[in-house]
Amino acid sequence: MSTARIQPTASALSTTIKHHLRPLRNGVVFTTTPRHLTRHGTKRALSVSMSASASAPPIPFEICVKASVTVPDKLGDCPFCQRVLLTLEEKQLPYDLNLVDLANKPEWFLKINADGKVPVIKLDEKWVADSDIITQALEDKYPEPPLGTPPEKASIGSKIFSTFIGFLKSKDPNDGTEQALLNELSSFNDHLKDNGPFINGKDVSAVDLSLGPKLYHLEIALGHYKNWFIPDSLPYVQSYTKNIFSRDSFIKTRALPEDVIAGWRPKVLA
Ligand SMILES: N[C@@H](CCC(=O)N[C@@H](CS)C(=O)NCC(=O)O)C(=O)O
Repeated sequence: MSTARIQPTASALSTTIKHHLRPLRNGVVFTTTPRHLTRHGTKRALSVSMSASASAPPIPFEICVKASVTVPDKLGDCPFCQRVLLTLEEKQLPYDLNLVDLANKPEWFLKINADGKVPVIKLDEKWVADSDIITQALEDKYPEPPLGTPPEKASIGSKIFSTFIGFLKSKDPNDGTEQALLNELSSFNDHLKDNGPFINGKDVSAVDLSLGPKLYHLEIALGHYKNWFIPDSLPYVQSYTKNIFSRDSFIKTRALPEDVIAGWRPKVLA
C-alpha cells in the first residue's frame, strides 16, 4: 500500500490562497490560475509524494482541466481530462489542477493551447495537449505500474462512445441508433466474457482508463435523457462499469452527475 506524505512547500496558506485553492483528501490542489501566473510567494502548493512511484517528479504536474459548470471550484465533466487524471492517479503521480471555464476561456489558457481544448499538462517545462499524447508520454516517462495495452486490444470498445452520442442525439426511436449502440456493447460484453474482467485481462490498462469515463457519461446521460440503462442481457459490461467506477482513482477524478447532464444538454436539444 502506498503512503501519502503531504509536503507543504511553505509554512501557511494566505487568505488569498485559501480562496483560490481547495486542497483535497489526497493533497491534490485546485486552482483557477496556473502556477506560473501566480505571484512568487503568494501561492503555496501542497504536494503529495507517494512511496510506490520511485521516479515521481519532485513537484506536482500542472494540468488544465474543465471546470464544473454547476459548482464553483470543482472538476468538470471532460472524459478526456478524467482519462489523464486516472493515469496520474494509477501511477501515483502528484498533480495540481488548473480549472478552466470552457465557456469563457481565459487568455492565459489560450496562450498555453491555442486550440482551446483540455486536457493540457506541463511536461518537461512544455505544455502538451491531447489525452492520447499525454497518456503515452506519462507511460514512457513513468512506466510503473505498467498501463500499456497490447495493440491488438487497444481498440476494443472504441466505437461505444460515438454510437452512444448517436443514440443520445437521436429523436427517432426507429433510426437504428439504439441498435447500433447495443451491437457495440454486445461485442464488448463478449470480449469481457472471454478476456475480462478488464479489456486486457486481470489488470487495468490504458484502454480501460480511456473507456471508463466514456461509459460513465453514457450511463448518466442515457439514464437521464432517455431513461435507458445497460440491459441485464450484458452482465459483463454491467460488472465492468461497476468495477471501474468503484476504483479509488475513479471516485477521486469523476465529474458530478449534474455536470455530465448539463454538458450533454446542448447535444440533446440540438
Ligand atoms: N482529442 C482530445 C479531445 C479533448 C476535448 O475535446 N476536450 C473538450 C472538453 S471534453 C474541450 O476542451 N472542448 C473545448 C472546446 O472545444 O472549445 C483529447 O483526447 O484530449
